[in-house]
Amino acid sequence: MKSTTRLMTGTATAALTLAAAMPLAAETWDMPMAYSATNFHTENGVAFADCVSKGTQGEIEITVHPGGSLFAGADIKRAIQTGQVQIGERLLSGHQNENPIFGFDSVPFLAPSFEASEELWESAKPEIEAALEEQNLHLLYTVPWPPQGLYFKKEVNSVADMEGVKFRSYNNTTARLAELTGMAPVTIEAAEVSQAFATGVAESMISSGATGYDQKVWESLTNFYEVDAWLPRNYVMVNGDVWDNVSEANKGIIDGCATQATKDGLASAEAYTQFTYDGLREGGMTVEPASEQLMSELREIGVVMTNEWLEAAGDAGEAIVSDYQAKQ
Ligand code: PCA
Repeated sequence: MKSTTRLMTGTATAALTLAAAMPLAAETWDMPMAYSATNFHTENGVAFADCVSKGTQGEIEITVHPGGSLFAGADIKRAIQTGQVQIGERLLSGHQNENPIFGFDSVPFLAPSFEASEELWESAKPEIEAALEEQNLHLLYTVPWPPQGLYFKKEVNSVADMEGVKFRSYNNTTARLAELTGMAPVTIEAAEVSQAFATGVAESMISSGATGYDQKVWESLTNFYEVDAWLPRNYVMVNGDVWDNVSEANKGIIDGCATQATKDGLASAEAYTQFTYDGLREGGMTVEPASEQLMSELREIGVVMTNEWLEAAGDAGEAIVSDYQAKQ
């Protein structure tokens, strides 16, 4: 080592001295997100990325890729797990086929308000974090979508009115709901729904006011029924090996940014609910609570789906639900 140093040219020595004086080499993390750039989850993700870049003084720079531009929603989780990207956001209920407990946040009428959904999340957190760790994923933060309601291009007052309708689904739960209501499910990413409605590939969906608003669905659809069926959640996760290599100091900074994003994201989801109902109305849609008949028929279907989920999710599912119900 000594002799090598002695052999170095003046320029090389100067470069080495400069490198030693600089902060740690900057790392860039790519963060795919599935929803449009103007969606509140995406805006929150961008604020989180800025917080990390500033907090770590540029040692970790996060680049957000919205609208499924880097990976489509369904591929984001795998991309993080396998290290194709360092970090990303995914609707975990889209992966119930890997582990049924990922569907805890999409069980019909189990936790149909923001308050209840936060309590349900607290009950599920240990199980979900552990299931993610097993898949080489470290959870940073999670934010709910606003309550889910039904979109149609006609008036619908009962389950019978839904017969044969082409229904856009986004996870197993939504596909199952379509089956049980006599509709025909087709899986379509949120980023693609306006096109699907415009071309007639789909003519209905269950989603938040937020997604209908983001996708300007009033161009094709006419009715939104408030059902408050569930509040599914998006999860921002980092690759486990990448996380293990982050310094303790930077882990603290990232956790601080994640705590902020948790709070801000929830507040935006709450505020966005009414804002987007108003926006759908301005677009020309009728926005109203579902009829009593439709609600009671949907609740019956909800009981069937809850039992199916509990059976699939086994002891872990049972543990989540009983911990949550003890708080009610
Ligand atoms: N929007 C997303 C998931 C839930 C929601 O409100 C979607 O429709 O894909």
